[in-house]
Formats: sequence, C-alpha cells, structure tokens
Amino acid sequence: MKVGIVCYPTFGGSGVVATELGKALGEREHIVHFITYERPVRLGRFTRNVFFHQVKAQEYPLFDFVPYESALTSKLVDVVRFENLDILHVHYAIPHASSAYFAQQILKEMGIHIPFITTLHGTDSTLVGISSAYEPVVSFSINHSNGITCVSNYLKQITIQNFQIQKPIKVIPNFIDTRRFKPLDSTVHNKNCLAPQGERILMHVSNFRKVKRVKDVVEVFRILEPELPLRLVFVGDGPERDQVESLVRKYQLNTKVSFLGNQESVEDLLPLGDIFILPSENESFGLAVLEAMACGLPVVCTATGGLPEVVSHGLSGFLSPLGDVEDMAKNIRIILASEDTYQQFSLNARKEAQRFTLEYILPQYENYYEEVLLHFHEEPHQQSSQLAKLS
Ligand code: GMT
Repeated sequence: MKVGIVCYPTFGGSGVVATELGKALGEREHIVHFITYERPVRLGRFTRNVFFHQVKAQEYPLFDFVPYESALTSKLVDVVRFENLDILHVHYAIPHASSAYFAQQILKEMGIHIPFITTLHGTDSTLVGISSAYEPVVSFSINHSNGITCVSNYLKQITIQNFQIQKPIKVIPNFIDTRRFKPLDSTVHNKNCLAPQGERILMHVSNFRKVKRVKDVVEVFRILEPELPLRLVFVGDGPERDQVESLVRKYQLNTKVSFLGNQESVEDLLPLGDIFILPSENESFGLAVLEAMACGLPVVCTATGGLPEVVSHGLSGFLSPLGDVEDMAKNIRIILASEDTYQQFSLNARKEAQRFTLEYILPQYENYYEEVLLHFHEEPHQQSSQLAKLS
C-alpha cells in the first residue's frame, strides 16, 4: 500500500507515533511518504521504503502569518498525484485534517479519489480543538474523515461528546518497540553519570507544556529528597522549562537535579532511571509512560485521561489525584520500600508494556487502512467516475 503520513515532525507524542508507524510500515514493504515542514526527528537515517516531502510555505510581504495550511494542501495534492498514493493518514487534527479534506476535494475534481484517516492524539480533541478559534473546522474535518482513530477509549468518548461524531471511531492504542525500549543491561551500562553516589533516579520526560504540570515533579522531589538518596532527571524542553529551573534553584535542589534537554534517543536514557513520574493535568494516552514501562520503570502519575488504561494502580505503578504531590511522594516511598518490592514493580511495568507491542498494534492499522479503502471505493462517487472513464 502507498500511504501518505502527515504529522508534526517535533518531539511531541503525536509526531513520534506517526514516525514510528511510518517506519514500521516501510519495514512491512508498504511505501510511506511523510509530508510535513521538517524531517521528523524520529525518522533518523534513510529507511527503506520511506520518503520525506518538505512543505515549504512561501513568505510574502503581505503575510504576517505564513499560510501553512494552504501550502500543506498543495503539497498533498502534488504527492498524491505523482506518487500515486492509496490513502492519507493525518496525525493530530489541527490543521492536518482540514488540509487533507481540502486536498481530497481538489483531487476529486481531477478524477483522483483518495480516502483520508484522522488520528486524534489528545489536545486536538480535548483542548485546542474545542476553542472557538478552531472548533467548527475541526468538527467538520473530523466528521468528513473517511476513518477516525483515537489513541485511547477515554479520547474516543471525549471526541464523541465534543464533536457530535456520527461515524464509528476506532480505538488503536499507541505502541512500543520492546526490542528498542528495554531494561538496562547492568553488565554494559552504569548509572554513575547521572547518580554518582548510586542514588535512585526519578525521571520525567515531556515537552514542558502547562498541561504536564512539571512543577509538581519538583514539589514531589522536594518532599522526598531529605529522606531518600534520590536524584531527579528531566528530559525534554518546552515553554515551562525556565520556570521549573527557577523553582529548582529557589529550593536549592540544583545539585541533585539535571536538565538534559531534548534528546533524540530516549531509549538510551530511560533505562538509566528508576521511577518515571508524570503529574499531567490531562493525558489522552501518555506515550512517555509506556516507553518508560517498557524500560522497566514503575510509573507514578495522575489518574487523568487515558493514563489508567496504561498504568495499573498498585501493579506497574500508582495513579494519584491531580495535584496531590503528597500522594505521589507516598507512592514513590512504597515502590522504593525494599529491593524486592522495587523489582516486582519493575517486572510488572515491563510485562504490562507488552500489551502494546508494535507487533500487536501495527496489524490493527494495516487492517483499518484496508477496511477504509474498501468502504471508500464502494461509495457511489467512485463508481460514477469509473463509469465516466468507461464511456
Ligand atoms: O495532544 C497533544 O498535546 C499533542 C500530542 C503530542 O504531539 O505531543 O500529545 C498527545 O499525543 C500523544 C501520542 O498519542 C499521547 O501519548 C499524549 O498523551 C497526548 N497528550 C495529551 O493528551 C496532553
């Protein structure tokens, strides 16, 4: 199958999922064309069957804001036509779903019929998508998608409520390559570089957006630091990082806290951690949590959004009420109570992550592509255009 994938090329979860999906499809002999404004960060080196088309939105003195959506639409028309794509798969609705819809209509005028699938990832449905600045367009383009997927049951329910969706929505959870994300081989690596005194490492990976409530991580660490040999490691960058750094300095915790910034291979860093913490206000799925669990890190997070679908309370980690830093600190104490307890949580985390392996989830996307293509080409528009060609 020839698939066009549209996504954000950045470190955000939706871009990571889209890129890993595209690479995996390429390995299964599908032809994949990424269409976005930069080469996706997780794409790495040249991969067999995987191509990249850069959207270049042209500057013009009149434009205070460069019309990216139009440039993306034009690029989609171009790539679908000249690479003979079978299907488009857009990740994160804004503005990708409306561009895909518009491109579909333009292509239809040319006698080319192509379906598109929109995968909703989170704030496109729960937060940004419902703001009055975007809601009518998001609602229209989701409802006119030929296939809709959500990354959790929670996200499906909220999407139905927010946009009065009349069509079936398929839940396909996020996935993990458990051969790449795996526990530390202690004979090869050691944690000295991050914890020189052999302290336990509390790790947080995110894009430091407000929704992640990263300051809660510092508050939890502040409670525990006097009583446990512990270090805190932050991976990632984003709008709230400066404020978080200031808080760390204010509490004079800077000698015990490291900020590593954006990192391309989190799979090399996560196994160095001991416990993963994610105090998010909302999280449709929590891909970072799944990556950590696959590396054997028990998780302490909030009981929000889709997180309870990934983390089992008391088994692979703990779920706390939003903002309850005391509860999160208490849960970390429980996990670290003894080496045996820690090992059990760690084993459970790895085991639970295996519910979301690439091998299990990838065929769900492939089958869904087939299903959407079948229905789409059974629709009357296609038959009439074939008749027009015959006559
Ligand atoms: O919705 C967002 O905030 C953007 C998106 C991203 O690109 O980072 O994150 C969402 O998608 C991830 C991949 O499906 C999920 O694992 C994250 O939970 C989700 N973020 C939120 O819901 C806040």
